[in-house]
Amino acid sequence: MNRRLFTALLIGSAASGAARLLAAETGREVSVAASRFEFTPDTVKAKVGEPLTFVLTSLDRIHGFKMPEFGIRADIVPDKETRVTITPTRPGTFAFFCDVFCGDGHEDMAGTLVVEG
Ligand SMILES: [Cu+2]
Repeated sequence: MNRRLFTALLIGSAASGAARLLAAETGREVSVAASRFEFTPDTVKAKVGEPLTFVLTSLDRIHGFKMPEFGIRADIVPDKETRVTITPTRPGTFAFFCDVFCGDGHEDMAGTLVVEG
């Protein structure tokens, strides 16, 4: 093998290794939009051991995002992306909901994370 080809192969494999590493760290992303009085989508799927990042936006006002089982809460502020990453450790169905009072339908503003093994 000539030296130039060998160097090109080395650089190529290093770059794809870095890309794989980056994907493993950040995981899959799912965009969820909050608005009075719902999350869209309101059902999100995840897998045990695989990181999942919620990319949260608000279409109207400040809402909250709370997932008690994962010890997570965040404000969702208009014109801003709020990113929250979880790595589920067991299968199951887990609730997320708005915890910033946003009006008459606030109590119903919730969604479900379905974690498969
Ligand atoms: Cu609310």
